[in-house]
Formats: sequence, C-alpha cells, structure tokens
Amino acid sequence: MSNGLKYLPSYFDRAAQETLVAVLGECLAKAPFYTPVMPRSGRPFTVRMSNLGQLGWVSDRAGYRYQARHPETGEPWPAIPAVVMEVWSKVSGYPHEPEACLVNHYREGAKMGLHRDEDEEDFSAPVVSISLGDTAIFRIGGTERSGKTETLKLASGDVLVMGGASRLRYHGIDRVLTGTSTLLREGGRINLTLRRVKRP
Ligand SMILES: O=C(O)CCC(=O)C(=O)O
Ligand SMILES: [Mn+2]
Repeated sequence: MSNGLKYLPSYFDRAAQETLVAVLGECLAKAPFYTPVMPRSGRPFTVRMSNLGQLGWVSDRAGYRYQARHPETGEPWPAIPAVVMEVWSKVSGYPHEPEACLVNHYREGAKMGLHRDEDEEDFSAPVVSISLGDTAIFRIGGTERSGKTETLKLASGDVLVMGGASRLRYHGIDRVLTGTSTLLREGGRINLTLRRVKRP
C-alpha cells in the first residue's frame, strides 16, 4: 500500500496486547465509556467512546470538537500511557506528540459510518490506529465521499497509519466479526486512534 497508508499487521503480539488491555482498563476506570450522539439529530452512536490525552474528540447535539474534559464526569482525560505513546513515536514519522487518543468500543452490532478525520488543525500528522479484540471490516475510499472503496480486515494487535495523501481519505467500520478474538473478556473490539490536534 502506498500514499501514506501503512498497514502493520500483528504489530503487538498477544502478550503485548494483554499489557495494553490492562493499562487501558486503568484509564477507563477513570474515564468510562459513554455514548456520544450525532450533531443536530441527537441520534446515539452505536460505538461507545472515551479519550486519553490533553484533548478528547467528542460529539453531541452542538457538533464535533476536541475538549479537555470528559463530557459526563467533567474530569480531565487520563494521560496517554507510555506504551501507546511509543507506537506513535515509532510509526508516525511526525516529530511532535499526539494530544488525543480516542478510544472506540464496538460491541455486537456497532459500526462507524464512512467519514474523514478532519477536526484537527494539523493534517501533516498522520492518524495512527491500534486494533484490539474482535476483527473489524475496515472500509477505505478516496478523498471524495463518492469515490471507490475497498476493505481491509483489522485484527487484534494490528496498527494502521493514515498519513500523507491518505490522511483525509474516507473510512469507516462496516462491522465487527463477533467471536474472532479471545483478548477482551467481554468480547467486542477496542480501537485506539492517536491524533495530533493543534499545530505545533
Ligand atoms: O475503529 C476504527 O478502526 C476506526 C475508528 C475511526 O475511524 C475514528 O475513530 O475516527
Ligand atoms: Mn476516523
């Protein structure tokens, strides 16, 4: 794959995935998953979300934005753990730290519609995504919504980097294949999406 799309299958082995899950568990105890709603309509997302880092991506009736606090607890988001920061420094090719790590939780039936990550100021930084748990069918198109799309299976431990010409490509999750991983005790899938938000 070219154009700034880097797929790194099995970036984390099983032991490293288990470490990540344990570290995430501590973070999520402080910043629990909540259900965001769509701007205007207020329709709930099927994915539950939380964030780590100085800034978290949120969606509510007022719109999409980054903010420093959890919308339900009012607390600052927990710091991005070192093991996660390390992935960014190894694969992003970008010399500044990410401020945001969105944590997506897909339970049975959850999906994410085709969209672009475009609420950041700095598109010269890639988006780095880490998959844990059940395999997901990831769909990726071009920079226009109407463009041709293809799919890629994202399995537990895989890392995907969307940078360069791929930074603003449309993408989404068609579905999650229930029961394909034993990593998460309650099943489902967790995706971590690291982003640089502000211009350095
Ligand atoms: O779950 C995924 O792999 C994709 C998540 C995503 O595109 C996003 O949170 O913006
Ligand atoms: Mn996205």
